[in-house]
Amino acid sequence: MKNIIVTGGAGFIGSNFVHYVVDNHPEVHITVLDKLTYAGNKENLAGLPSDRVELIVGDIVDAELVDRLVKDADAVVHYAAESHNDNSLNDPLPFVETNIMGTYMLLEACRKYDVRYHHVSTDEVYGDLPLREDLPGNGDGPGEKFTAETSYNPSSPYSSTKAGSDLLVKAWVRSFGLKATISNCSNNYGPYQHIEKFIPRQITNILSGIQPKLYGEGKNVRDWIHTNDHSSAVWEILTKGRIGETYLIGADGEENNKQVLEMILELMNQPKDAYEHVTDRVGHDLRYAIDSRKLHEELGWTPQYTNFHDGLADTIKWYTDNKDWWLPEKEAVEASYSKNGQ
Ligand code: NAD
Ligand code: TDX
Repeated sequence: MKNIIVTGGAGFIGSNFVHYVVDNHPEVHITVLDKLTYAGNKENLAGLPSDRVELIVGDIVDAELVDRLVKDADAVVHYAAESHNDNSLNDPLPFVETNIMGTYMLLEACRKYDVRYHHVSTDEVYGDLPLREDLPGNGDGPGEKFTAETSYNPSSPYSSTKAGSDLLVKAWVRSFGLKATISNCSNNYGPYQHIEKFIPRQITNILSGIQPKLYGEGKNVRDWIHTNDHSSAVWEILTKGRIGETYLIGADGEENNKQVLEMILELMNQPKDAYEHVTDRVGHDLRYAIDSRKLHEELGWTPQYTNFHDGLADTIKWYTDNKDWWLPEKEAVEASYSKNGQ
């Protein structure tokens, strides 16, 4: 696998994957296809060798461009998406266009040229789970975490468009013999994450003298994984995964939002209660939790960044050291949230 296309490679998780491949697989050339929406940033790829990484600024919905690029590729790793639930509640159209139509264009080009395709998706396609305390097996019993057999039941415009894109992939495998795999990962954290998202929003609030904002009571649980562990898992699936299979990626990182916020406050030397409760997200998913045994057992993958407290400390340091990266966006992001009482 010498030439790969990484869509969305200037966004948070895509750019971390590009860094991961450059650092670990010297034989691979990467073409990043990215529209550079508000969430994409060329700076995420700064310093990478130009003979290894090429950025093409363009839209995955542009059929002619996609056809031209895919023709010469060995594989497509598809990260590009509209990715933020809150934005999808305000304006779903770009989610339908990019997540559904964009995926369709890539699938058609990969089918035409018989190119290997990996589809990066989310655990949110499965909807949500009850809290651990409300389950007979305390959250670890059969059916109490997501597996590849869990039925799709997405809640938001974002997650429903990701679910729709996953289903397109499954249909292209069965109907047209596309050489594809799918991964559904839990919540990522780490460097280069847009400050609209929970963890970087709270870190940059504290650095800006703004009170952190917790939706509702903060009981909602997310299953956190460091983005570098997501990258290594995607690489294993791309190179060793069975065609047509779905792999769930997670690192047993369940925490509720209140616990995460208190950890950030403690690491940043703030009082534990120095935050405010704001209007809850409509349709807010309660709990996500991944059973990733298939990935461990079939492909031998294991996460490396399993100490969430240390990973959070490193992430806080990154945002503290890279104010120029996020400061120009901060005022507009907060103004947009405040319109919704958040
Ligand atoms: P992001 O919003 O940070 O980045 C998305 C990137 O896609 C940006 O660089 C943007 O410019 C680009 N893009 C958007 N529309 C495009 C288009 N039409 N054509 C070309 N490029 C376009 O998102 P992220 O958090 O890095 O998520 C990346 C992928 O991983 C998404 O598919 C998302 O669903 C999935 N995922 C995210 C998480 C998470 O915790 N953030 C977890 C599981 C799966
Ligand atoms: O200010 C906030 N306060 C707050 O309490 C924000 C922005 C969020 N929250 C809550 C909502 C969620 O329960 O924090 C949790 C995490 O929120 P987000 O960072 O918006 O992530 P989430 O909605 O869980 O989705 C993320 O993980 C799955 C990514 O954005 C998706 O792209 C991915 O598919």
